Amino acid sequence: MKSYQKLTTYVPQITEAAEDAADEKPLCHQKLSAWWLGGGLLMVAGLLSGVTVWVLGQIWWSQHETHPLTKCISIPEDLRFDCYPERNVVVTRELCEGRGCCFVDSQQGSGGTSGVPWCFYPPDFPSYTLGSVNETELGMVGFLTRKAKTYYPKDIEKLQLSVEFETDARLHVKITDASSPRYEVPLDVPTAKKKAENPLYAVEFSKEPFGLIVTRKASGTVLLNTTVAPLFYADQFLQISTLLPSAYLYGLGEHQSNFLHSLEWNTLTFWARDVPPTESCNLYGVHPFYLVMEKGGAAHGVFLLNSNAMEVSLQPAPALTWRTIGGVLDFYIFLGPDPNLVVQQYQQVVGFPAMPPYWALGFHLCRWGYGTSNETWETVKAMRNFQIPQDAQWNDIDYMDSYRDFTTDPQKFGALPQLVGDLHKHGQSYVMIVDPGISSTSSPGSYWPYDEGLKRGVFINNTEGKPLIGKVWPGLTAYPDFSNPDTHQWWLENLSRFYSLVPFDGVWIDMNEPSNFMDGSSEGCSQGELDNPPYVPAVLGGSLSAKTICASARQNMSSHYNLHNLYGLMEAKATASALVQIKGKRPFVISRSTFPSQGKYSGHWLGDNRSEWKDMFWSIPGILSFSLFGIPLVGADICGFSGSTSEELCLRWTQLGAFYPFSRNHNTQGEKAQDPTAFSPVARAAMKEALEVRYALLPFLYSLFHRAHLQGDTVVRPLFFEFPKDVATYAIDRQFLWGRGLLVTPVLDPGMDSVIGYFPRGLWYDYYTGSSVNSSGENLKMAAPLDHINLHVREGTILPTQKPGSSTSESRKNPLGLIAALSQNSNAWGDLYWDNGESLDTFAKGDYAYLVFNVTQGTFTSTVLHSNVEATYITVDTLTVYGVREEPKTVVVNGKEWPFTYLTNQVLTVGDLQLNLSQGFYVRWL
Ligand code: MIG
Repeated sequence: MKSYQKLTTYVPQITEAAEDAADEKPLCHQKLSAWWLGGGLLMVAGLLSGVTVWVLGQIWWSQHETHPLTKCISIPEDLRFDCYPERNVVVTRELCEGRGCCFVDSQQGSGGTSGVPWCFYPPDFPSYTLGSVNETELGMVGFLTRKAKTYYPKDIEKLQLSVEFETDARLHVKITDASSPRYEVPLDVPTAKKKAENPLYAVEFSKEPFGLIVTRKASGTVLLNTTVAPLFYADQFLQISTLLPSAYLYGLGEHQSNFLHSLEWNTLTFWARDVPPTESCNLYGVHPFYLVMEKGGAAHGVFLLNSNAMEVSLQPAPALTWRTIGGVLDFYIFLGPDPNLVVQQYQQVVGFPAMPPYWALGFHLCRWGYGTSNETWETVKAMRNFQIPQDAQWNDIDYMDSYRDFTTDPQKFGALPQLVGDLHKHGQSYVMIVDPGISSTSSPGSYWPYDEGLKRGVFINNTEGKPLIGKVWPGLTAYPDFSNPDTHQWWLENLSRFYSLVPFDGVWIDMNEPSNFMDGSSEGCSQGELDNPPYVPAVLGGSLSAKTICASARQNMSSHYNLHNLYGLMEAKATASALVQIKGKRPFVISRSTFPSQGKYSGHWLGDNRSEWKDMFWSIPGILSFSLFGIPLVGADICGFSGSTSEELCLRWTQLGAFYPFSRNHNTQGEKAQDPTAFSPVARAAMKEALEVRYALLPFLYSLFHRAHLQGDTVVRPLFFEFPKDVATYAIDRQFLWGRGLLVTPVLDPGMDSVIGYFPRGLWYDYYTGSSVNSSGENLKMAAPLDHINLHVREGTILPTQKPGSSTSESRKNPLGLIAALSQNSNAWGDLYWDNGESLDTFAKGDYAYLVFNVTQGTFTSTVLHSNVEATYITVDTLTVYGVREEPKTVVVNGKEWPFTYLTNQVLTVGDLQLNLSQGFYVRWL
């Protein structure tokens, strides 16, 4: 039985990761400053890097006067919006005033540690003016004009502002060039047919200078107020700032950070990049979407539909600045008012995630550096030998011949087809990596993918119109242009040809930022405005071409400058569609690079983490963030990718990883094996146990995925989504929920035999024993021996479970169990979605079973709302009810008296039911 220790004075623990973060200097957006540089260096850097900006500044300078100091210092520090976001420039008074901005080198200024900019916009900084506003069918349209030029080239003088009241909870605000079209993200977004009748929002404008104010009608909360800083709309520099109604800001990925973002002068950059997750750096994917919790527990979200390199600067006002270097300003604002609704509304725009095949929810095993197919096979056999659940075995690039896609190493991986056959025989699946880079150096006629790709013109071209050549694992490579429909056909043919040799079940798409071991290409990049834009966001490496291909590269739909962040999305789309055509089943794709709407085509893993405790922690904010992005199928490399894991870390990580929606242990080459069979019998047994708990809960997890697919509910869910009025939940990222009712509290530190977790007000039942704790909304300390991960069931929840098997093909045949955790009023609710786990569109076709479970007044009822043949194969064997306060005298099942057990911790168990899932039933206790 669990013991709970109530903590009266609980001091929030500073995580190891947070401590480290404090020591580490951010790598990606350091600003040069007098404070930072030594004096001599200052002059040199100032002269060198300031020159170009200085020249522009001089032109500007001539038109402006210095701002009186009083006007400048009267602006509170938190409300100073950076007028000089350029890095690698020492911002002097001259440069700053050259831009017509205020220069206040206050002690705590940007030269100091606090991040307050020294150079900021004065209140009367020139911006756009809004002319008359006309009503349209869906809202209104107006024109913005700018008289004074900015210091960036190609200001767009006349803009069109369109505001559409798309739904009661969704507002669409778009600012475009009034006279000529600009690049827009090729995403299928819904359009409204008629104006929302009872919008939750009110929209106001400031005309001179232009500003937009969006208010939540119900509370009067100002959600957006862009009057705080000037609007910029130059060809390659678009900037808009807004006040935020609170500092509770989430989303904005992909970044390694706490789930709750820091607004202490924090800049987040968006430019798909291959780099092991590093704080403050742009990472693999791009998600310009945020969610804010307002005072009182309402939530709203904002999505900037823009795929260019961009940056978001956060400051403690609280305020936020969007800075993008192309496209248009296309905002969707979601009013919730509940955080769950905000995320649903976001997905109504970008698309709901695909329903994964059932096996995808099983345990996956992978590593880089299985020397041979036999070595891979040995691992599978060892897993079977210890009866540790495993659904899929993966191979990394080792399987290829000279790292070339769609080939296998004839010696080392000669037995791959046999291995895959054996996996299939055991009801298991095979997944292999495919990188986008196609080797360009094989002798003509010997490598079909390249020869044929050249012939069909599927590769990305350089500015001279020839395939751009970079370097990845196979050596020199060309990059498929997935914005070209011909490329999809060629990709399909490649995958089909490979499938006829190795009948894989899913595809792992890596390196699709796209990654390049060279900067730009084998010939460098052009010196034009795409490769060298006037403003470069705070990207790692300082250049858009750092470890990727040139921004000037030409793709079918547009320049790589515009399409870079979409590479992983387009590749995933091509891959998922190829899988559907090859197998005629639900596709399984896991992608490293992602963009909004990715969930429609793939899941995601969090990339090259390290075998360190803090990296295990980072995975929680990671999976929570991807839940917000509509990519529920997400996980991190269990036990860590690089570095060397310890048994304790790997055990704790397997316990946590058993609750990643996508659960895969993956390891880099050259490290010792870290699959569950590689450890001591005790650790191995504990890992097996954790995975068996996962497998037991798969019917519940699968049902959550159904709801995600259907309407955009989150699978892994932050606590505050369920308790939006409990501010104590807002910063929690060491715990998470599955759905609304299963709370996971992992151990994230070494040497622990207990763990502290927050329990929102109400009854929480220990998943394993059914013992309950009645929390007043407090931190509780719980026992957490090495073989235990704490799981709690929220009052009022019914969980469908299934006896675990060594793979889902086994477990899916087993009887179900139902766990009902009663609320204080003795009610509970749950549901189950069930189908064959692999066919396409089962819901749309009606080929599924859907059941609703209820407890009221001492009666459990299973109601079949929809049933198919699949459900008739399954029986319900056990009902366990947590929180039955008095021992029943009798239990009746469908009118017949039934044996039961009752434990003093208020757990009622009714077994041997053997009820067919496809038929409704009831169990009553009296
Ligand atoms: O340059 O394929 O993130 O999971 O094992 C490294 C080898 C390429 C990076 C992936 C990692 C994978 C590795 N890949």
